[in-house]
Amino acid sequence: MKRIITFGTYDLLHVGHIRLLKRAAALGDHLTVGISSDELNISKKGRGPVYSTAERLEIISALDCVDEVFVEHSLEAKGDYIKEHQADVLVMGDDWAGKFDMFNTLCDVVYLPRTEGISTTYLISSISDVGKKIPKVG
Ligand code: C2G
Repeated sequence: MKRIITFGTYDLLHVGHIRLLKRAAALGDHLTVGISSDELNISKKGRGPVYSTAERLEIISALDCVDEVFVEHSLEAKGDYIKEHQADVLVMGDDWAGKFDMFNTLCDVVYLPRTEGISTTYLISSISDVGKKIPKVG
């Protein structure tokens, strides 16, 4: 049983997220996903996600390629999460390339190419643009 672990916010799920998770799952037999908490995102990105931690956990755990989810409370605790979930491979998108190499004493560290042209930040801005164009009713 080859155990894979990955981490992310996974807010406003899009094809970039889906392709990353499917490729990660294909590298082993069991995929665990650490979903970063609202508080961690506020500290990391200065704003909270659109979907709450509970909603993002529910959405990601509904995916066939995902076997287990948990809440990631700190970026610094990755080593503990890797040991706790007995991961053989840590997978991240290449926007994190090199950032987690220090964990290759615990497991293999693999960076996969991101899907270009799609991001949650881009989705939020395009949705708010559309929102501005919708005439107010009543
Ligand atoms: N991703 C991708 N292609 C995109 C967007 C995202 O492959 N167009 C990948 C990212 O590289 C990441 C995963 O999808 O591996 C989740 O991305 P985010 O939700 O943006 O998460 P992030 O802010 O990178 O959180 O502990 C690390 C953090 O929790 C990572």
